Amino acid sequence: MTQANAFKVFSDFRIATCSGEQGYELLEHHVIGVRSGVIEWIRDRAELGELDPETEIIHGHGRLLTPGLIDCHTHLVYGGNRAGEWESRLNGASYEEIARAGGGILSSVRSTRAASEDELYAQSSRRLVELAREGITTVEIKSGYGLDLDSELKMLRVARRLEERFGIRIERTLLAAHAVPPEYVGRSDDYIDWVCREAIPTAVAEGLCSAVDAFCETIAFSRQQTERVLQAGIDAGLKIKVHAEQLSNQGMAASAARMGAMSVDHLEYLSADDCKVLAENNTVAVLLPGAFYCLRETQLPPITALREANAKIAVATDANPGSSPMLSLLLAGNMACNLFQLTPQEVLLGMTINAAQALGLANELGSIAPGKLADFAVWDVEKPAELFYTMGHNPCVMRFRGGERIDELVD
Ligand code: DI6
Ligand code: FE
Repeated sequence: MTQANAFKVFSDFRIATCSGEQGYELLEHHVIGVRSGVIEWIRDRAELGELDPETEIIHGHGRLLTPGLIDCHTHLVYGGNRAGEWESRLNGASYEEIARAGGGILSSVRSTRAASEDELYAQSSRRLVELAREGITTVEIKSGYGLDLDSELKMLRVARRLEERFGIRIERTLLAAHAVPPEYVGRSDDYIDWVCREAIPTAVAEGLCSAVDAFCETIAFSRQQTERVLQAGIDAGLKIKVHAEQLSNQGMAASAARMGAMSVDHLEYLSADDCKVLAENNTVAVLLPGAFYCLRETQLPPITALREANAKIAVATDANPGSSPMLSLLLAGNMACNLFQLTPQEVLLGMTINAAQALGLANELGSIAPGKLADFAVWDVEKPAELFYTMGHNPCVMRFRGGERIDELVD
């Protein structure tokens, strides 16, 4: 029996199960039995009984244990940076103006195309290591700065290599419909044809992605074009998600929800009526306060309407070189509280069970329950709220994926 298959016990933790319905659901002095990387049982320490003396025990000393955090929306793999563009924006240029002048996403496309796979891997691995330190065990990474076949596949291969090296679970999403590349200026429908006929089938054939995403916006793709991409993804067996209502209301979130999207992301301009459509279709609303903050957006996402509709909410970094150069999920949580008035409990559920649902992984991940994978974060805090209370502080002391410690791989 290998180490990974051994039975082990996580003893004396305060557990926030994050099962969803009862909020944090805090269990004091509990013990978790893990076999072959899967949670077998959760018991009160007082009811534990005798353990086989050979059993490996991880002692919590009463520390807080949560599901490993999930950053369910990132663009972590890219070449270069856009600090110069950020400076221009602070000198008065708008995000849209920069994008229309060939900067913005297209500037990152130039640096990403120019980088070799090894260079891209080296740059991206530094970012992943920083991000993951804060209790993260799963990250979604999108392509979308290649916009041609070689470069899109290169980005996805880099994401796959990151998973192999660092032990973090990485969900790969094809975002070829992120912007119209220079070769297709004025021919966005032709580009969408190419995404549907070439990019999606090739990425699927090479086993490089499990989901497809698209950016529906006046500066990107229309609702019709986005729907074509999502339908091609469905036809190829992919899960679907979408960047919607970030800078304007295109009605895309509701349309994607009706098509079966796992999540719709950004949503500052989402209407109250469309919040109900998300809830009816069990589509998660992914909020990205880093982009809201960096773009100095003033339109808040419709939090009250999302709550009233009983829609599931997740929170992610949107880590990317333009609208959210951010490598801290805990800071995104702090921003979600202070800017969007989410509660710390909503934020923690939004980085665990609801983030798992946003990736279509809620059967395996996102809460502490028998049958789920033993992905854990252990924290040196008294209360879950402390995770998001202090800005620029990382209280994570241990991370486990499938019951195995992964801190050593990352630090
Ligand atoms: N919305 C975003 O916030 C990112 N992509 C998107 O569709 C921004 C990407 C970038 O500016 O590089
Ligand atoms: Fe994004």
